[in-house]
Amino acid sequence: MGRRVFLGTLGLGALGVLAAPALQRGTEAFLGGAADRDPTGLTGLLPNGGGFRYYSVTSSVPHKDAGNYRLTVDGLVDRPATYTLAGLRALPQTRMVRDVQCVTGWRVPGTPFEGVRLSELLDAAGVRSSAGAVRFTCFDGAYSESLTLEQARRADVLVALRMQDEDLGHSHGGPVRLYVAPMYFYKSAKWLSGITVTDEVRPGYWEERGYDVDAWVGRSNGRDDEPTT
Ligand SMILES: Nc1nc2c(c(=O)[nH]1)N[C@H]1C(S)=C(S)[C@@H](COP(=O)(O)O)O[C@H]1N2
Ligand SMILES: [Mo]
Repeated sequence: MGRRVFLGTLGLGALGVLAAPALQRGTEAFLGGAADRDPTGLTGLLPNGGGFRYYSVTSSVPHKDAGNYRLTVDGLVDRPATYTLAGLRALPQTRMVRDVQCVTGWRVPGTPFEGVRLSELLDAAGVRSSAGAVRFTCFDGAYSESLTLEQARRADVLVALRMQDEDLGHSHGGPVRLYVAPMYFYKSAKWLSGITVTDEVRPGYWEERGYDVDAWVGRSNGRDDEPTT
């Protein structure tokens, strides 16, 4: 599907939140349609036959699994750490069911996410008093995100291992992605590989390209109401 057709499916005119068509570049496939017409099998992950779009700012992303996945926690901490997938699975898991909202307008209501609270990993690392923010990096080699320390410590921010009650698949950022429930989905960095505690917020990939750093759903990116589909 070409870019123009793809944007058309988003109802772009009604939204007025896209700063530029460049925000839609990258590899995207609209995962709609029946599972039996989907050679990738990805639509099997989708609730009620659809809703999610697959986003990546890079054209390919290496696959990682329990054998080679690592998550590092470093920066302004007393105890830097590296977690394997098994190490993350061994920590207390939190499940929450929230609406997923992309800033471009699509929304998937009632999506379960499950994983380790980010606050748990931060506490384990021992955040230093000079710290003010957390930066996230990804094994796609390009994407990044940030939260203030206060945002990062919220109970509804997860290092997610599962989505829709399945282990996170590669297309949705597996084996581990960030899930920032109260913010637009661009905060939820896929293919998470690094958590670095910093002194202040460094704008992430889309934020350097115009989106709000404080991405509260309904309160940022020029919106002042609750989002609609
Ligand atoms: N590493 C990485 N994370 C990312 C993105 C991306 O391109 N790369 N896109 C973001 C955006 S804009 C959205 S809407 C969601 C899409 O998640 P999905 O592909 O699981 O639907 O991932 C977010 N996290
Ligand atoms: Mo998005």
